[in-house]
Parts: sequence; C-alpha cells; structure tokens
Amino acid sequence: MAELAEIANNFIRQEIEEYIERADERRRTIDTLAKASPRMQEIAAALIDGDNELTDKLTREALDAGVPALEVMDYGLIAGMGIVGIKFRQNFIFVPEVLACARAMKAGMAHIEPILSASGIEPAGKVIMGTVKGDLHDIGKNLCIMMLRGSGFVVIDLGVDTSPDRFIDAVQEHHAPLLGMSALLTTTMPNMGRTIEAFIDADLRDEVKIMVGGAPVTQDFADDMGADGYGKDAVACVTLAKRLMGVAV
Ligand code: B12
Repeated sequence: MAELAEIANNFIRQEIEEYIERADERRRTIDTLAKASPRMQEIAAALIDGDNELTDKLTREALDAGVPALEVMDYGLIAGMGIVGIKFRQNFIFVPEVLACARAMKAGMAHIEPILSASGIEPAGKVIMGTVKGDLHDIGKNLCIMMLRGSGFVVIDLGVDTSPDRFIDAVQEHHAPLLGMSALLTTTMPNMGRTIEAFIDADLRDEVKIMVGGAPVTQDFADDMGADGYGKDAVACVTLAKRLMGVAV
C-alpha cells in the first residue's frame, strides 16, 4: 500500500486530497499513481487539467524517449482519466470539463495508436466494434480497437450510438466472425442484450461470437444476456478476442 507522499507530482497529490473522498478509490488511485513515473504523473496531470496541447506534447516526448506505449496508456492517460471520472461523478466538474479531458485523452492516444497498430503480424481475424445505441462514450472502445489492431485483428469501427440493425448489417457485409460491443451507461447496457436478441431473431447468433465491455459491465451481466465473453480492459479484450477466434494467446 503506497502513501500519498510517494506521489511526486504536486498537482496530482492535491487532486487526490481534494476530490477523492471514498477510501477504496483513494487507495486504488494512490497505488496506481505512486507506481507511475514522474513523467507519467505529468501526463496524467495534463489530462486532468484538460490541457490538450500539453498532453499531446508530453505523450510524444515520453514515447520518443522510449517509454513503452502501454505504460503511457495505463499510468499516464488512463490513470488521469480515472480521477476525471471520480470528479465528474461527484459533481466537482461537469460535461464541458470532461469533454476537454476527453480531447486531451484523444490527443495522447493519437501518438499511441500507430505504435500499437504497427505490428506486421498475420491477420488474426475480423472484428466489428461499436458503442451501443444511445451511448456516445468511445474512448475505451477506441483503446480496445487500437490494441486489437496492434495484435493483428482487422477492425471495422462502427463508432457510437450503434443500433442492433447496424451491428447485424456490418457482421453480414464484412463476414465478420467476431463482434465487440461497448457501453458506459447503466441505461444503455441493456442495449447489448437487445442486440444479441436481434441476432437471435435474425437467425444469425451462431454465425458470430459476441464480446462485451465497458466500465459498468460485469461478467455476470455478460453471462445473463448471453454474450460469449466479457473483458475488463483493452488487454483483456485482446486476450478474449484471441480466445474466441481460437488464436493462441
Ligand atoms: C469521458 C466521459 C464522458 C464524455 C465522453 C467522451 C467520449 N468521446 O467518450 C462525455 C462528456 C461526452 C460524457 C457524456 C455523458 N456521460 Co460520461 N463519462 C465519461 C467518464 C469520465 C470517462 C469514461 C472513459 O472514457 N473512461 C476511460 C476508458 C479508458 O475506460 P472505459 O470506457 O471503461 O473502457 C475500458 C474498459 O471498460 C474496456 N472496454 C470498453 N469497451 C469495451 C468493449 C469490449 C468488447 C471489451 C472487451 C472491453 C471494453 O476496455 C477499455 C480500455 O481499458 C466516465 C467516468 C468513468 N470513470 O467511467 C463518465 C460516465 C460514464 N458518464 C456518465 C454520465 C452520466 C454521462 C452523461 C449522461 C452526462 C450528462 N448528464 O449528459 C452523458 C451521456 C452521453 C451519452 N449519451 O453517452 C456516468 C454514467 C453513470 C451510469 N451509471 O450510467 C459516468 C460513470 C460518470 C459518473 N457519473 O460517475 N461522458
């Protein structure tokens, strides 16, 4: 268990002290950010501050200096977004601020994508990915897509607010054996189940493996709605995709 004082970055320490009230969240956040190098803490701080240009610059510099892309993603960008999420939930910040942070996240991810995608590995399979109907969150889905592409999958990205019919059309059009759905809202999670039902109604459920994910989704929820698998993060998404496609993990 790390201590707050072990986090070198002053701004991050203040953010945690001021905004992270729940003991379990405080513990998790401190543990993660204490493990992050000062450079990663700076990236997290720039993202929390919604500073698009600085996040862009610091991410580029870290990658140029040889910091692995996954480290920048997990200990810089995602660690920062974790604090943003808690501040948003507790009404310390609102949609405009979160949008600025999301823009900063995208600026950082733009540098990570080519690295994770430049694998030159044999295609592992074709995947359709989309955020379900009614849901506009796409940061996590896009991270999964980057990691899938980096692992040799060909990914067709349907974007956000994807209806069951669009998922079905895409699977048929691209002859894709795998579909991934993302949902970040408890109100849109049921649309994953509705999409699975639509595949059953169209007599296509046996043609495609379906994986699901997103912060509120759980293994139990995935099992209940009849998905073939659930992944908690982008790394798990790749492992799951490989397992479902029978590719060696
Ligand atoms: C950024 C953000 C926004 C941005 C989205 C920008 C964008 N382009 O995505 C904006 C400002 C637009 C937004 C809007 C809203 N949001 Co919002 N948002 C967030 C926030 C802060 C971060 C989400 C995020 O990007 N996380 C980082 C990524 C990396 O994590 P992730 O998405 O979970 O993805 C990972 C895993 O889940 C997994 N994964 C994801 N998808 C998939 C798919 C598969 C197949 C697999 C295997 C794995 C997988 O891998 C990913 C990478 O590791 C969250 C808080 C949070 N902590 O989640 C709230 C949050 C999701 N939002 C929330 C709310 C309420 C809203 C709004 C309704 C607010 C409003 N009043 O308007 C609107 C809804 C708009 C809509 N219709 O979708 C709530 C949801 C509450 C609930 N229980 O449903 C949250 C939890 C905040 C809170 N209050 O606590 N939001």
